[in-house]
Amino acid sequence: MPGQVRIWTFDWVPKGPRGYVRDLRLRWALEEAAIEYSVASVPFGDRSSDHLARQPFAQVPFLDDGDVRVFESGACLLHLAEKSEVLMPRDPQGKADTHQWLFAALNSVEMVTVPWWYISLSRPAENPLAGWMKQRFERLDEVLKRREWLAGSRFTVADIAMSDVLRIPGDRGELDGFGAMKAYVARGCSRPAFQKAISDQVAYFDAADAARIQAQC
Ligand SMILES: N[C@@H](CCC(=O)N[C@@H](CS)C(=O)NCC(=O)O)C(=O)O
Repeated sequence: MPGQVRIWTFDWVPKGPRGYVRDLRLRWALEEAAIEYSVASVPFGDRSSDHLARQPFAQVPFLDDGDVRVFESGACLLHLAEKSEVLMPRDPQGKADTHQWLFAALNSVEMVTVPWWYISLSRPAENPLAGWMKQRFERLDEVLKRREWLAGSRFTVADIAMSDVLRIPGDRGELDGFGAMKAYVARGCSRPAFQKAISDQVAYFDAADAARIQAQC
């Protein structure tokens, strides 16, 4: 029986982003905490007013938890972290550390890596954001040389956010000079909860392909 948590993603995405769509962060957290959940979708093609009512930028993910509705992957992760101590310590410093590193992942690292990635898709001779991203990575690598996880000496939602943010540059070889970060992402991605989350996401979009083909027959 699915629990009361429902995460929302697109009904289909092109092959390229599969395994990277941010509902993965929510799936990963829910798997870590062994919280039951279901997955529902909004159309990728037709971003209707119903979708905009849930996510004002017509993006995913968003979630329902009973009557509570949340959008933004970071806000969803914090909401889930309040449900399970597995995702965030309860002592004030451990909680503050989790919050600060979650925001650092999204607001200090992803805010550089995503524009860097978009620019790199057009294969410029030089990416103007490469130096800025390298500076962030140098600093984060120093931190990760001294600890296994970012907050509270244990795995938290901050690590879900940070490792997921780092996967895109990592998969493009950008962490090759940053051994501590590379090992950190590998550590996160080897967790059974991540493995289950990513294989479920890929299967979800594969099933969407099959449904589309069926509908065309
Ligand atoms: N800051 C948002 C970003 C959400 C986002 O970029 N979602 C992507 C999928 S991973 C999306 O919906 N892309 C379609 C679009 O932007 O139109 C979050 O973390 O939830």
